[in-house]
Amino acid sequence: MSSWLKLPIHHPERFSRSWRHRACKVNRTAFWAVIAFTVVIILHSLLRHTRKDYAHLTSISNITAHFQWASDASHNASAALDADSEYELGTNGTRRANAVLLMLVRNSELESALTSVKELEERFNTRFGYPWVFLNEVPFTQEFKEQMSSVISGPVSFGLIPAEHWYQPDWIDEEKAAASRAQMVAENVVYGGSVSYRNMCRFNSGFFYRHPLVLRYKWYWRVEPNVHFHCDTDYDPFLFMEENDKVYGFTISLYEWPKTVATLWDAVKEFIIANPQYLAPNNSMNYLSHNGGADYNMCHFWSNFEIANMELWRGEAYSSFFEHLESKGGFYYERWGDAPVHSIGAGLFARKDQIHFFDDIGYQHDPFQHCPRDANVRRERNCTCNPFASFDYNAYSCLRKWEEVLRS
Ligand SMILES: Nc1nc2c(ncn2[C@@H]2O[C@H](COP(=O)(O)OP(=O)(O)OP(=O)(O)O)[C@@H](O)[C@H]2O)c(=O)[nH]1
Ligand SMILES: [Mg+2]
Repeated sequence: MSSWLKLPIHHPERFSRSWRHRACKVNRTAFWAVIAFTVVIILHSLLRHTRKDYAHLTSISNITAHFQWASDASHNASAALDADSEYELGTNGTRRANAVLLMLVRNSELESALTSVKELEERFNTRFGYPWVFLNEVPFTQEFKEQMSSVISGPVSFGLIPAEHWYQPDWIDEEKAAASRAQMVAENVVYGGSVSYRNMCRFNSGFFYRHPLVLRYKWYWRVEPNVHFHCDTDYDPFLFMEENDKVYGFTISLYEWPKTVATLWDAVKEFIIANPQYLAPNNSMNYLSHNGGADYNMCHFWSNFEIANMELWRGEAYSSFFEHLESKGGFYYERWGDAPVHSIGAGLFARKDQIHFFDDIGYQHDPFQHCPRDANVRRERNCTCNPFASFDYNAYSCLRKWEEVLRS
């Protein structure tokens, strides 16, 4: 035992030596704590600057995102931009738009949804870290949320669709709707007998952009299960749209089945006559109609792929247009699709130069695909598609018509 410990407990010498000893011990602990802390900070900063995946994994947005799938109503606060700033930084450190990758999907489609999400992550989103939102009219299963979260690099949220945005409204005459479905089944119309398909088309036409998890965003990229992205997208298509004053982007354009939209154009004409103020100058009427608006030619942009500005749908023109269509009941008495409804909305309420054909995005939703036309683009973007399989100038494609209208 050291000699000073033998001193009486209150002896000033013992007190002062004990105090010095303790202070020295505390100093040493503090010293090593500071050293350890500094080493951790230096290591963390080094990794953040040299390893993109590490920077993303340790970002506050990612950490909070991993707590989200526990709740359907949850969302990533950091994915939302504060009201003052229109942009945030992506995982690549560049400016990022107020945008979301969006998928409406059923629990039963988990495998095919994973295929699409993994491809878009790999081909595009690992560079940018845009948030994903998944919507469903029933709660997502734990398995869906866990598996989906594990393949996504950025924030992810899972939302439940309010019943009134999804199910057939009570004021629809079910007898009339059922008769129409039976008729379509008899005529072999695809999804002619399906009520859930009609719910989906109505939701995509007039409700998805009002969902609480989607409301905070301005731009969306719509993604469906079992689609393929054949090329790298190494630039930000949302910023491209924003900087070039575009509002709607597509990759495939084709003809609709006339039987599904028998009276849609009558409703459109009625709306235009009552509300001519909503028509945009230099609109795309000539893409939609071969005779100046008298008849619908069935051309539309295939809406399973869309990159668009939701302000177009949330604005006065489209909002009252949707209300008008809704009042006709055509989503249930016929089988109005969200593709013709969006195309007519974008075609009439936006200028034609605000609609963008994403030629450089290789995309496939069976049975059709679009492959970039330019061999240099295909090479630079590592495209895996075959340009000869591209739907662009197929007899059922409306792309030639679109190009004519754009040139005129
Ligand atoms: N939650 C949910 N999603 C649905 C439902 N029906 C369709 N969807 C989703 O809505 C989108 C469009 O549905 P699809 O069945 O792909 O319709 P489609 O593209 O016209 O037809 P396919 O050629 O079969 O792909 C997809 O993202 C589906 O996952 C449904 O009843 N519930
Ligand atoms: Mg589909």
